[in-house]
Amino acid sequence: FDTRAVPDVHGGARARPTLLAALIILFINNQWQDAVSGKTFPTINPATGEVICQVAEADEADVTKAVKAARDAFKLGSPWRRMDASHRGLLLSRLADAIERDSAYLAVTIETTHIKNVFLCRYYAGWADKWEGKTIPIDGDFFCYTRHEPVGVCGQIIPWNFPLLMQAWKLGPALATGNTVVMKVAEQTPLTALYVASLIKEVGFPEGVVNILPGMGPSAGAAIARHMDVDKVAFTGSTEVGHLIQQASGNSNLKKVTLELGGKSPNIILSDANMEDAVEQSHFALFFNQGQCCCAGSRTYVQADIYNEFVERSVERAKRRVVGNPFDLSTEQGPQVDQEQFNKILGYISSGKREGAKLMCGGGVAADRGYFIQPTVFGDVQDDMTIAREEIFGPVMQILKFKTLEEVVERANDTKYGLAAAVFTKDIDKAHYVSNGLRAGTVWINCYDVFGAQAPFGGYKASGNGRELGEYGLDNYTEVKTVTIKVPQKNS
Ligand SMILES: *[C@@H]1O[C@H](CO)[C@@H](O)[C@H](O)[C@H]1NC(C)=O
Ligand SMILES: CC(=O)N[C@H]1CO[C@H](CO)[C@@H](O)[C@@H]1O
Repeated sequence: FDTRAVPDVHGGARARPTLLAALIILFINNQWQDAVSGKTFPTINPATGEVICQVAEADEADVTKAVKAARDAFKLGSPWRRMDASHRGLLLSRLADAIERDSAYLAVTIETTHIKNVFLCRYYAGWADKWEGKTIPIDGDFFCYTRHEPVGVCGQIIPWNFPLLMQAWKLGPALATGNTVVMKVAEQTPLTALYVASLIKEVGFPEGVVNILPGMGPSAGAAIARHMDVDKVAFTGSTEVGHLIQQASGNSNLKKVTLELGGKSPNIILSDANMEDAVEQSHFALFFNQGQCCCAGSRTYVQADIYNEFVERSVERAKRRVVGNPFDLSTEQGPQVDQEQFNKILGYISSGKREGAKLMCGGGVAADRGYFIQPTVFGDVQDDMTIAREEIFGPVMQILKFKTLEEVVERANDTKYGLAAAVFTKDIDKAHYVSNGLRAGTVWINCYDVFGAQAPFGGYKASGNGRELGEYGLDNYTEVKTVTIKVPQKNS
């Protein structure tokens, strides 16, 4: 679509943007701008390897412009700072309406039809005027209360695996609480986020409140992370980059940092589980979104007495998985996001074979063009194999065998990560034992990948810090100010 041609009309016939333009540009201060350097990069259709269009490439100079716009929008007395909280909520809810209106269009510019971000925007719209401080009975003749104030200019760096959803996870709580935003979207998936930018302008957010920059991590991302006038960074992506973001904060202005990072999540199947359900859910846990989920159930631990049957059925299921054109409704699995991920996944498959895991199905390339990989299952995986320790981010399932509950909790926890976990069993005592023992931010029992806008998500250990979604998600976009007033005489 030509973002310069997207009209700012309300109601009436709205020209449908078309994907004709050769160039997609940056969104700063409610205006479409070229990159200061004039640089562009191509965005590629992963199903064919062909270029969709050119996208302006933001770097440090553009980050500086966007941060300035966000800082100005955050100035005391600005339209955004003076806006009623209820009105902030209204804008978010209008944004949800606009996204819903254009959902058919948005769905064809991405690989997923999950337009759940609409619910997220509505959920946080509701919080805008309900995020209350307290009055506090301190000792002495004083009146003491707290105010929940926005943190300020928030840098938000989002990944490519769920571009639209991740944008809503980040914007919802930040805007509900009154912050301004400089968002860097992933270079692999810049289109939908920039389309949403046009809706942000359309529904009436004041200029500078949301600024959106496509660009590369080492240039634009790093510039946000070390910027002296950014008050907070929220990053979703790899643990490796999470370390860099944390360091950049330490080396600059100690901006607040929240991180949602990698995982190697254990999915534990006890022998009393409903077999059919456990097989189907475990398949979904790993293969959903081409395996490109930070919380993928990528270590499937199966109790010894049902191990053989489980492996056999999982292999059958993986062989039935329909790989193909992501726009075809019968397709279950589309291409991986890009050449780099494609190569990386094939490398992990080789390492699995080399280190002695048993390749049960798949293991190769699934089409002669595009980045398609066969649904792959490894059996007899051992805890110390590379495929059992590192995040693969692809359609490659690892099945491991265990005997006792104590043993599996110990082994499941033996990882630097702690994002998610699951257990399948009909025994509530065993379910509690396992879910209490696991060091992970989310534990699913007899289900997988169940998310709610209302429930927090985030990691233990190297899977990150801070929680997103739900009421908890507001905390890290809020500064708590304690105001204490001397009064003539306090009464209880
Ligand atoms: C807020 O962020 C800090 C880390 O920056 C984290 O320790 C804390 O748990 C977070 N709080 C919530 C509720 O997410
Ligand atoms: C590495 C790790 O965190 N291991 C722990 C996992 O949880 C079990 C049970 O709570 C502990 O015994 C392990 O030390």
